[in-house]
Amino acid sequence: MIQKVCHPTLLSINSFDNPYAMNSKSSSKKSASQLINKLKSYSIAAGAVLGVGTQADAAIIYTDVDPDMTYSAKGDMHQLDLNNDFTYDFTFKLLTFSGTGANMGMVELEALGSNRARAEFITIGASMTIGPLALNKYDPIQSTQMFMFGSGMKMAVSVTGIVSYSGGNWLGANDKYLGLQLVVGGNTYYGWARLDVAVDGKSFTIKDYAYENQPDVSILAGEAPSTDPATNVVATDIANNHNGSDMRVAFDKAPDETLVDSYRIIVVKKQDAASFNLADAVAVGSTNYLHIIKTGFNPQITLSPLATDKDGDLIVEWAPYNVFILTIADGVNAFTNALSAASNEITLTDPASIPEPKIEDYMSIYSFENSIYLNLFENVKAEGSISVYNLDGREVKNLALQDAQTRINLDRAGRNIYIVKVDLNGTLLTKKLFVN
Ligand SMILES: [Ca+2]
Ligand SMILES: [Ca+2]
Ligand SMILES: [Ca+2]
Repeated sequence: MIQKVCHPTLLSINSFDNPYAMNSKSSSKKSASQLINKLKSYSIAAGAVLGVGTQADAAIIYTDVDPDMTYSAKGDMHQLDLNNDFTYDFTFKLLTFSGTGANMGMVELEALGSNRARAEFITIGASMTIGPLALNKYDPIQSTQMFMFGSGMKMAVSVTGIVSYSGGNWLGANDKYLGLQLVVGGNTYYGWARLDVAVDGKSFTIKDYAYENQPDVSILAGEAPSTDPATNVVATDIANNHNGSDMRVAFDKAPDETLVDSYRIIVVKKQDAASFNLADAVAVGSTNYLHIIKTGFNPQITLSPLATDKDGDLIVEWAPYNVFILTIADGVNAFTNALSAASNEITLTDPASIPEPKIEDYMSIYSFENSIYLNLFENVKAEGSISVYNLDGREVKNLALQDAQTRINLDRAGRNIYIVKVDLNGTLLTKKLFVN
């Protein structure tokens, strides 16, 4: 594969060995920007020809730096072996200086061999240099982008003292990602490394890294192997206890449970199910899901009488739900959780107890000033009677339901709370209302 990259020697890059050097030298900004444009157009053209590799047989190889490693001593270095083949691929260097009148913190990246990093031209102080990009999680890293290399790419620079300047995309970065291009045996691979850099440039932390093991296949920043979702989630009404213990949930386990730590059964109100996603599932509080250990078998679980939905509301009869299974990654072989598809819609019922009819199912009812208004829905027949009681239980009004719209004036009864009872041709409906 031929891919042209920018080498820092093409430009006049100032030395950072002396923090004052940047201000004393001038850079040729015009020629540099012309070169940038040239490189950009070349990079786009090259990407169009090369394309992005296929996803077939692609696998992400993830390495956790455990514990995270923080470097804060002058001259500290971290050597990164992205593909763990005992050949270092990138070096991070910490260069600090503390003295009278000058104080410097700097983190540099060196791309070893033919390797490169996602980078851009940046200006620090008065000098143009190469600054590796600080990517956000899930930013794409792929062949169509510009990758650069050099022995002293500036991630972060902070100089204070007689002169002060600072720059670099990584100054104060927290959980940002380097986009990496690894060249091994003539093949090009894409990867990332996650780091923090202190706001004064005097320390950095490396946390984890990963690469895609198929050449030319793109990767997303922070992308790591995922568990598989549970499948075939089925919820059933198995009893009439009038609570969560009426619900049984069965599902097919993730195919490869070596990637799995555990499962969570999450009950979601039907109206929230369509938009319920992985991020929502991960955010559900620990008292609002049921934790299930892996057993090697397909689980079949009866919920507890005190089981709640994801919002913490007790599971009740006559309300539609969907059930989801969140597969939790084990954190060793897989790092991303997975959410199942929604189960069947389940409404717990009890043939022996029909739910209380609700007045709002038949009409709109409200008070305005000193009156109560009832507006029957179109398909509801105006047959029955209305009684209004005060809180002492005394009936203050009683009238026959004759029209689709009824106004009850409570002028003399006064400002208070009233109970409205509607006998809608045998169906008893009640509503508590405040009347001015
Ligand atoms: Ca290597
Ligand atoms: Ca780590
Ligand atoms: Ca039932």
